[in-house]
Amino acid sequence: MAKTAKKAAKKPVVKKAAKKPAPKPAAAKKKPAPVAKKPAAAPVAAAVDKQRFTLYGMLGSGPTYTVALMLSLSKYPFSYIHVNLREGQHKQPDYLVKNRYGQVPALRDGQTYYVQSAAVLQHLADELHRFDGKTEVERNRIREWLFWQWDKLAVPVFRLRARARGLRQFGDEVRIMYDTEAKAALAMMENELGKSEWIAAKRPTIADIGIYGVLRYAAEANIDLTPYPNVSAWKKRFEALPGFGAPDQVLPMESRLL
Ligand SMILES: N[C@@H](CCC(=O)N[C@@H](CS)C(=O)NCC(=O)O)C(=O)O
Repeated sequence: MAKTAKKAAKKPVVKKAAKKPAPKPAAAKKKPAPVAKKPAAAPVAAAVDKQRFTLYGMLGSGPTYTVALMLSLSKYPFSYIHVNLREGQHKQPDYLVKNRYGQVPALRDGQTYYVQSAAVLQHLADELHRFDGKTEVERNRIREWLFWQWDKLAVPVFRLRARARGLRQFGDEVRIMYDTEAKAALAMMENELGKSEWIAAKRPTIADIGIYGVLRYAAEANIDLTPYPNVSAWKKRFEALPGFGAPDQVLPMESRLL
């Protein structure tokens, strides 16, 4: 017994040292980690669960459209609950538990509610493996654009649109300020889109979806895109993506449960 134990104790030391292929799995594990933490983008969501998502929103809402667009481009069905902003449903306690900010949209994914459209886009990209960056650098660039969009682009465009629709009142001085801000943001995009077909990567990502969800409404905000040929060409490219739809094509007028 003692001999066998001695032999057994010796063997693994000598043999393992000789058998070099053993540490291979560890080396193999190391390789993919820095390149991409996530599995390669699946062309279509793997298992579609019709009951998984419910979008709470309103047809005229740009941020609601953005989330519906992401689901439509990802070919993922969703239930939809219309939130009546005119009646103040978004400020009622039963809605505030879904969206603490008292705004639309909110997205229910299983038992959890996700809010702030840019954060919802990010969640969906993570979950569905669609329209995300492939590397950490790309994912960071996408986040940059999504923050920039809400900082510099969405505010002036949505304020001008609200004014044009009679939902906000402000004088010419403020109108000119927002107009100037929107044009500065568009000039910046024009320059960037002269270097790349898509905003944050070599393929469309949630940065394009978020920004399209604002620029869709440029005309309603009395902003002319013709002086920005790169932006106009990008908009056309985006509209040719499979699964793309206008707001009334991806958002129902009324609630619908799947
Ligand atoms: N940053 C928010 C903006 C959402 C937003 O402004 N929603 C508007 C409708 S388009 C809203 O709910 N307005 C009512 C309010 O703010 O009280 C998002 O991206 O979700």
